[in-house]
Amino acid sequence: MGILNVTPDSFSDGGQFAALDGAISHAERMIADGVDIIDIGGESTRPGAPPVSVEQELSRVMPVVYALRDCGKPLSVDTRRPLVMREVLMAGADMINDIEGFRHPDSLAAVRDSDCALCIMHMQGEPQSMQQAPHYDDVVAEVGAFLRERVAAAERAGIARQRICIDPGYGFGKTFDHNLKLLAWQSELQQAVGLPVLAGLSRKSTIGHLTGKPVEQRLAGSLGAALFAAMNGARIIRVHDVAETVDALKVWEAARRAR
Ligand code: 7PJ
Repeated sequence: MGILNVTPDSFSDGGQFAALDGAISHAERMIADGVDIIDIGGESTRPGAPPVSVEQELSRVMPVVYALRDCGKPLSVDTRRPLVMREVLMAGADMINDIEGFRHPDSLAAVRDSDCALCIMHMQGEPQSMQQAPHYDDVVAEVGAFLRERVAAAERAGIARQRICIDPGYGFGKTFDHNLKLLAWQSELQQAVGLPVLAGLSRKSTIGHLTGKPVEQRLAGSLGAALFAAMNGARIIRVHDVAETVDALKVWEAARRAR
């Protein structure tokens, strides 16, 4: 899964057309590099990022969905808002990636009547404050229980299990130790919930913590994390660097299959 941010801070001059142009060429690059799913996000959820209005989010995301709907790759939209979910699904999006795990009271209803895929992610707290004092008694058990509960809620709402993948939510209300423990136990988490895992560690602070590198030098560390995640239950790897990750996964997959 390739990350396509359409937040103004992702593009140097910030203009609407420049942002749309930049997003389309970035998507074309990712397709040429072998991406399987394009994840479009119009809300920055970095720790401490300010919230955006629903109008702003729609004005960022909708033109990109329309421009890419016939690109031949499934489109995922990273959103927490039921209104945005409904609009992008009507426009042809294939997957909704909700960092809140569809906890908004209208979000399951927003996706129920389509046949879209869902990514249910765990987050403790809210993006603006989630890194202030994350706390768990047993992070693996608590994230697992949350994901099981949200999957059950989706099923009660009439959503087939086959549509759902789960995500431990690396970096979302978690310390370095929490993130590392979740990665170490990701296989068990996957088995406890019984659904495919989506893992997003690309360039995150966990990689920075382990390598001592700033965000623009985290490619090699991110590839290490991607391989470890893939070997431990992840079936979708959410990344910035598509070409390099595809190569790394090809090598691992060929070795695995040759056995
Ligand atoms: C994730 C995400 C993630 C899913 C972001 C960043 C922060 N969606 N959206 N999983 N992270 N499902 O990319 O650094 O880990 S935004």
